[in-house]
Amino acid sequence: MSERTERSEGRGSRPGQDGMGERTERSEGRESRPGEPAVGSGGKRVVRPYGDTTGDGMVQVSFTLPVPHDKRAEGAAVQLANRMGIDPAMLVHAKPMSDGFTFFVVYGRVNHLVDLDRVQVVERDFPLLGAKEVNAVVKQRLRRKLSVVGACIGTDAHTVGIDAILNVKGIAGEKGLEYYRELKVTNLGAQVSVPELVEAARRERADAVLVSQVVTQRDAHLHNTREMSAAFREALPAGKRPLLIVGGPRFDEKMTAELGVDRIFGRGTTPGEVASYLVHALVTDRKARV
Ligand code: B12
Repeated sequence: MSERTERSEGRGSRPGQDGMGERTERSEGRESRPGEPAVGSGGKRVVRPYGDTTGDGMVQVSFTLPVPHDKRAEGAAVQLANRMGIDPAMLVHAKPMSDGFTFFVVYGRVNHLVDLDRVQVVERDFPLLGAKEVNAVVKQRLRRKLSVVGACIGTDAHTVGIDAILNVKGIAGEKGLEYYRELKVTNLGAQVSVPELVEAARRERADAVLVSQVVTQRDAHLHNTREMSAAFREALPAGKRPLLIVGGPRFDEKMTAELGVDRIFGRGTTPGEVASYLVHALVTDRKARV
């Protein structure tokens, strides 16, 4: 906490604004070393953003307002930042985008703390296997190739992500699922309709269906995913349904139950993680699915 312990109740901070559902709190206890969270008196591990000095609470945000660029527009950007809890807020960049729109970058201080022990994320709960291990487990225990069908559904044409997972060329030096001898990959590409996907999954006797959704405008990724999972549920009885996996950079990995899928993969996913999950879910640890 900014080298010294400090009460974090500056201007703009109201109860419930600290992301912890309670008033921002005094972070007493031992001082933090750079790069290390402070441990409060209750043993809590808390952090604040780092800008110029450790724990100074400085953040940078960018946004566009539907107003032409003038002094009033700049004032509006600062006011918005203040209302977001950034106080003081400094306007560091303003650029007209097109008629009637201005893009802003604001730098300033927030008073909120993050309690690391209350952060909720989906951790990897299966072992990471190499390609040889994946092939060996599938061959020995499934005794046939594991069939995977992948696609970008709806109007989404962003195939780079699903290709990174499926195509042999892979991503970041890691080969995609096509490289795995015991996996049979059918990549349907872009803008596949849900009925086409269900049909292909039946035809290929898919063990797993991998869907990519990159466009999130008007929550298209959520609507499309719900539509897809409902269609599989309607078309196939539980037990016959393939594992449903969805991925893309802006998914919340915690939304599996809400979207009716078995697993969600986000930014920076590697083919190895996906192959390891397939083996875990379909071969070594088969469990009832949603
Ligand atoms: C390349 C690109 C395009 C290319 C796509 C080419 C192609 N064949 O894919 C083209 C030029 C066609 C394009 C078009 C459009 N695009 Co575009 N595009 C991008 C861009 C620059 C990069 C996306 C990308 O390739 N990332 C690299 C891959 C490797 O990352 P990834 O997709 O996140 O995938 C990883 C993980 O998410 C995960 N993953 C992804 N899918 C899956 C699936 C499974 C099953 C699993 C396990 C994992 C997984 O694993 C991958 C590897 O780690 C982004 C901006 C950006 N920097 O991200 C905009 C972006 C996605 N595009 C955008 C938009 C708006 C469009 C258009 C609507 C623009 C227009 N007005 O025409 C059109 C829509 C076309 C359509 N019908 O879909 C917006 C989306 C905004 C939003 N909120 O939805 C972005 C964010 C740009 C922006 N900031 O405005 N685009």
